[in-house]
Amino acid sequence: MALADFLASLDALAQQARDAFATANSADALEAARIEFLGAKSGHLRQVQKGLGSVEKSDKPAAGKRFNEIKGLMEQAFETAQERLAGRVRESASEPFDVTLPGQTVRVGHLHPITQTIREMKDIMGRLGFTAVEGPEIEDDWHNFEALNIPLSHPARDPLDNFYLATAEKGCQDEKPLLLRSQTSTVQIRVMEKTAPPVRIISLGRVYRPDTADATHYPMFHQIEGLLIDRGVTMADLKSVLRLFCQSYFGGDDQVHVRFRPSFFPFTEPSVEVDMNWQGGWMEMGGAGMVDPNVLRAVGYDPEEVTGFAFGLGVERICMRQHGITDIRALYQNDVRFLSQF
Ligand code: FA5
Repeated sequence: MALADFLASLDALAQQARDAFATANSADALEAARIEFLGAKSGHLRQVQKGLGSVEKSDKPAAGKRFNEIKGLMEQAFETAQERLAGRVRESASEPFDVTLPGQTVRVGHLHPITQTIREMKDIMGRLGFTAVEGPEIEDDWHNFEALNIPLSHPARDPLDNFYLATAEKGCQDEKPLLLRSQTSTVQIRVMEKTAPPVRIISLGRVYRPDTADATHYPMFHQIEGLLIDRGVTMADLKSVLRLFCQSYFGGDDQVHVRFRPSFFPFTEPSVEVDMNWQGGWMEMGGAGMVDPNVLRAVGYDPEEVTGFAFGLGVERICMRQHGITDIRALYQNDVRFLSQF
């Protein structure tokens, strides 16, 4: 084949390919054009390349050079068309939208009702001069029982009433087993061991008991512990503080009725149980009393010098009464539809 004919067929092909790529109006049409012109097996360019073999030997370098140039131009035209079509997709994505359509509300979480209750309780007791302190949830025998006047023979130590940990802590407390604390009264001891009177603290946290879950019991719950030690503290102070606390939390004296019943706790004498009115009856809110002289002695205080009161209230029950929740289990089922109400 004469060189001029070969070059002419290359130029004509390049023009046809450029037109086909430029007018393709979809990715499928462009791909079809690519196969037609640039297809490796039977594309037009491949066919023209076959003619290269019949060009005069002396013209072959010029013919090959031009062939590569044309091939490059056709590939470039294909890429330009590809970009044009991709740009069209981007354009359609940024088409104007209907500003009157309702927006998608972002769901913002909030604090769990128990956390809210705890914060509010800290706030109220803080205004009454009580400082919040924390204690460990894994306790030893001394702080959970012994120092609280609960001797080895006491039924409160029963394995059926406590979550003892499987391993005894080596070299500690005569290797008596540790346990998940069953009451926040443990913190009273920890504070008094380290602090000289007067003491005025609260402690809020989780406690654990193998109680069967029902409407008012759960195996893990929270208590608020209060402790006031000073000269001349009496039962009247205890009742006043608890009444003030309930008035503030429930929003006035007419919102809640509180009653005190004589009771027994090994670490207080006298002891009371504190109830609040609820659903036409009474619900036990907590226990309280004057700190037993044996407890004061166990932490190195002189019961002739100082007296004090302590109380431990169930946080869940107070939260339930406030919000009209009739089953404690609802607080721990993590149903967002329920929790989002508070
Ligand atoms: C005590 O735990 C004493 N430590 C309270 C105390 C502190 C008395 C200081 C004297 C001085 P009690 O076992 O009654 O007491 O528990 C106190 C409160 O915790 C109960 O009144 C109740 O409101 C709550 N409570 C007890 N068991 C559960 C439970 N399984 N689920 C939810 N709340 C509970």
